[in-house]
Amino acid sequence: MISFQLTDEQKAMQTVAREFTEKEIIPIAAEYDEREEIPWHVVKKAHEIGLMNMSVPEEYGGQGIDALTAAIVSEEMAYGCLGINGTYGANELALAPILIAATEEQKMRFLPDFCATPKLAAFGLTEPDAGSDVANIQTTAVLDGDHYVLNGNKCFITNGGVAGIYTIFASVDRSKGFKGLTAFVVPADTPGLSGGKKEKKLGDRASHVGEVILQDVRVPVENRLGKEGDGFKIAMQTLDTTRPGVGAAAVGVARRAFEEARKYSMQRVQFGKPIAANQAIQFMLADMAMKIDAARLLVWRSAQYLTLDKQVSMEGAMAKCFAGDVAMSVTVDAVQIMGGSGYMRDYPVEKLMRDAKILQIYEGTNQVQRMVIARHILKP
Ligand code: COS
Repeated sequence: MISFQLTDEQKAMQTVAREFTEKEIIPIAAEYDEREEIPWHVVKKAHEIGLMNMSVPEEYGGQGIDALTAAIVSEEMAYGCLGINGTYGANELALAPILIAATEEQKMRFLPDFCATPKLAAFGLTEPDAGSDVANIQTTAVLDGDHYVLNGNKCFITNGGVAGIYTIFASVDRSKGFKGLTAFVVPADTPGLSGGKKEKKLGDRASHVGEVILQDVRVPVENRLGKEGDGFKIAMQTLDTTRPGVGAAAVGVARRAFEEARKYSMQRVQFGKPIAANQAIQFMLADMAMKIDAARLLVWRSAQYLTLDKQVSMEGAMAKCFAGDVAMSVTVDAVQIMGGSGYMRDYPVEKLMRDAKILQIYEGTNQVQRMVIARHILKP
């Protein structure tokens, strides 16, 4: 039986996240967008009240929150600011390979210590020549005694350069293609690992995205996740688990834009009546509301599948893709409804529109999501 009712616990978490967003995120979101900086004090507070490292089980120092509840929380926080939500949301992405592939000993070695303080993590997959084409990773990992020596450059890495811990994907044998990819946990203070250029972005500016340079980085064999060659599948399984959360953030961005446009349309008077009295505006708002609800249902379904440990590749891709496209179209329409005011920085919708674009790009472009969906629906 399908129930659209949240449990008491889910409602309580939603309230905590909503209040946190209203009090801590919304008042400073525009300022940190302008400054293009992480609000570290917000990261600290999110950690204090248990809104970071949500997917990490309690026995490893995290919050142990199920995927559906985490999606509900992400929607609320992205409603306030996508960049701020993404800053600590990147921890879920970067720590997922450890949750998926680490041994018990590795989990105990890496997670409790990391989760104890408000630190950020980074997922080191993307490279200049390996974006959608993950198998083309050029970073190499060469075994030398009881260490691997990593060399290469990662780009567009959220928290790259400011993280305390990295999950890095490198090839132990480039001739093997995806079968050579191997995953490693690399603490930030490992000699040879450094942050490179910090990117200047269209939107999502309160998050730090930068290069990660690996120069003769010696990583002990015991920091390898799984076996040599397991890296590609670990990366894919990771993205399967995190795409519902990206969809949830997209719903938050879209909902905020919708609410701003709705409020404005009922207050703004032209030709002697609020613009919301015009059917042209009503139909736009109706479409926005409909798309947001549909996106949330796809997100909740995929998150619930994750919670139930069901295969979620296709459902996660659908949720991420649909919700990302909805966030883009709804924010564009919100700017349109608000006209000149919508275009100005005095109102939040221009930022929402700039922020929304990345939702169609990161954690797999929406074209890649359609590839994943197509491969599933065309399986013999
Ligand atoms: N879970 C487990 N295994 C998976 C998998 C998944 N979700 N997806 C693929 N695999 C396996 C395949 O089964 C195949 O293994 P076998 O040959 O043993 O069967 C192997 O991985 C290779 O898969 P495939 O041939 O589909 O790989 P492709 O190189 O064609 O890549 C896409 C597939 C494009 C879907 C993948 O590279 C991708 O998701 N790219 C986007 C990456 C991304 O999101 N980047 C953003 C950076 S993180 S912000």
